Amino acid sequence: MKTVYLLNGPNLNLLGKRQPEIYGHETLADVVQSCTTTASALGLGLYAFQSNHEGAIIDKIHEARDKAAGIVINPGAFTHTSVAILDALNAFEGPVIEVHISNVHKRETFRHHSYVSLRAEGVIAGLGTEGYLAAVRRLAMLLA
Ligand code: CA2
Repeated sequence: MKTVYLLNGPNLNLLGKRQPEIYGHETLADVVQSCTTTASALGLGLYAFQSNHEGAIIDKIHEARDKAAGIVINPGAFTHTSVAILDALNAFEGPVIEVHISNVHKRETFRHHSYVSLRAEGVIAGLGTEGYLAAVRRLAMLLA
């Protein structure tokens, strides 16, 4: 069975606990559960990881080179700053879908640029936590 990695960056451990007007009421555990169910229905395994540390996310992307067929990633604020995460994703061979819960293009201009988008097959923004499910479905299509 192919496995997809669901990676979340800094502060996303607070999902559902703060700023629900921007990020909604679902917790990260809720998101992981619904993505696991969706992946399973599509014949995929799912491994989820969240970290507030850039290097830990990079290590997980390296691990994914051997263990994952595809990656769904919400890099959080590292989206807008991290050439290192882009470089790590460029060393991963499978499809990558970038997810943002909020519509970053409706927010501050510093959120409009993403290093990760230079690598991603697809970018989802502003669909709330449903965006993660859309990303898992898209990966299933790309991996079929
Ligand atoms: O919209 C997104 O998913 C973001 O990736 C979220 C990042 C932000 O820096 C990006 O520009 C867009 C921030 C994640 C913070 O998550 C929180 C969740 C709940 C409460 C507080 C923060």
